[in-house]
Formats: sequence, structure tokens, C-alpha cells
Amino acid sequence: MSIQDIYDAVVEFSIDKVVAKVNAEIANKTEVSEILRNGLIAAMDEVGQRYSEGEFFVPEMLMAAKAMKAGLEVLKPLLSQGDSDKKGTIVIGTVKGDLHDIGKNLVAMMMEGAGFEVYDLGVDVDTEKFLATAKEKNADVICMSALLTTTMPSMEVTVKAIREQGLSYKTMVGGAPVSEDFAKKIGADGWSTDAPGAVETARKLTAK
Ligand code: B12
Repeated sequence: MSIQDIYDAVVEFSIDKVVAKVNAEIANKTEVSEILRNGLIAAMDEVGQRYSEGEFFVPEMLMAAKAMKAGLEVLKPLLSQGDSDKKGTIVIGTVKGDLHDIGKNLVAMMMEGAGFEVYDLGVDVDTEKFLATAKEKNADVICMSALLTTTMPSMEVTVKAIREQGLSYKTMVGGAPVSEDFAKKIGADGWSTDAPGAVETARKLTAK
């Protein structure tokens, strides 16, 4: 039994096996971060690679995503337990035109675990929705996720709208194709390659 079994189960699209193997690793006291990084997330990178090589198509990506999500559900109670001190308020969503939500969900779960109040708007979220929710919930930070290079530009639209309307929300951007350079270029306040980094960045941005 090993982390490799979790990786293999995702690449084989076996929901039952993913759930069983993640539970087994938890029972084994394996670090959650290791299950995530070397098991579930590494497997999704493999799936993306196989898609790029023409070995997998959209249905396979979707089946792997379902298997990964089943694994995340098992981990969720462990990811969202922790700091109960109320931190800032976060509005998070995947940007307009983009339906990828696994990474965004993971960021939301870890933010919750770190004590933030999180409003998750789901996928395909436009600027108006981000801003309307941020106003309604009196948010500190708007977090935007994008997995497609074609949807990244809408992050800039939101950042610009905040500036132009004289609003004070901080912005954080992330997702596989989003780089620190891109974040700086569009004027976002924060960026991170992964969910733990997203929590760290949100802590810094909301530090009073
Ligand atoms: C699963 C998947 C799908 C699933 C998504 C299911 C779901 N519910 O999410 C489905 C099948 C729907 C799908 C569809 C498509 N996909 Co797809 N997909 C993937 C795949 C294999 C995995 C993504 C994933 O979940 N990774 C795991 C998570 C945990 O990682 P993550 O999202 O990067 O998140 C982490 C960090 O980025 C960061 N993070 C994420 N969000 C945020 C936000 C903030 C604020 C911060 C700070 C950090 C942060 O923290 C996260 C946790 O550590 C990727 C390949 C890849 N390696 O990325 C392709 C990939 C993203 N897809 C791709 C493509 C082309 C498509 C389609 C266009 C295919 C098609 N022809 O229809 C469609 C687009 C649909 C749409 N409109 O969105 C391409 C994108 C190419 C590009 N450069 O734009 C990729 C890279 C595959 C490839 N190698 O070509 N896809």
C-alpha cells in the first residue's frame, strides 16, 4: 500500500479505489499534504500530460476529475479543520468561460480550514458576480482561479474594474497557467502555485 496506489487509481478513474486508498493512507497517518501532492494532484498532471499526447480525451479527463474529487471529499474534514479564529472574508470562483474547479475547491477548503469565511461562487463567474458578492459579503479578498490560457484575461478585467470603481478589495489569482509575472502584470495583489501558498498569501493580505 502506498501513495502510488492513489495516483494509479485516479489515472484508472476508479472512484472506489481512490476512496479506499485515501482512507488507508489516512489510517496509516500519512501527511495529508503528501496524499494531495504526490497522490491526487500528481495524478491529474499525468492525466493532463496524456491528454496533451492524444492518449486521453475530454471524457477521460472528466472521469479522472470525478475520481480526484471523491478523494478530496475524503480529505475535506482534515483540510477544513484547524484554526477557528475568524480571519478575513474571501470570495472565490473560477473565472468566466472556465469550468475547472478542482484546484479552486482545494483552495477554498484550505482557506476555510485556516479560519477564513469563504464564499465559493463556483465556476464561470464574471466580474459583475465577483463584485456584487464581494459588496454583499463585505469581502477582504477576491480569489480567482483559471486553468485555461484563454480565460486568464478575464482576471485582468476584474482587477481593473475594482481599480476603476475605487473599491478596496484585494485580489489573488491562481491556477496552473497563472504565473507570478502574470499576476504582477495585471496588478493582482497576490498569487500562489498551490493551496497552502494561497492561504499564506491571504493571511498576509488580510493582516491588520
Ligand atoms: C480535469 C481537467 C478537466 C476537467 C475539469 C473537471 C473539473 N470539475 O474541474 C474537464 C474534463 C471538464 C476539462 C475540460 C477542458 N479542459 Co481541462 N484539464 C483538466 C486537467 C487534467 C486537471 C486540472 C486539475 O484539476 N488539476 C488539479 C488541481 C488541484 O490543480 P490546479 O487546478 O492547478 O490548482 C492548484 C493550483 O493551480 C492553485 N490554484 C488553483 N486555483 C487557484 C486560485 C487562487 C486564487 C490561487 C492563489 C491558487 C490557485 O492551487 C491548486 C491546488 O494546489 C488539466 C491538466 C493539468 N495538469 O492542469 C486539463 C487542462 C487544464 N484542460 C485543458 C483543456 C484544453 C480543456 C478543454 C478546453 C478541453 C476541450 N477541448 O473541451 C475543456 C475546457 C472546458 C472549460 N470551458 O473549462 C488544458 C488547458 C490548456 C491551456 N493551456 O489552456 C489542460 C492543461 C490539459 C492539457 N494538457 O492540454 N478539463
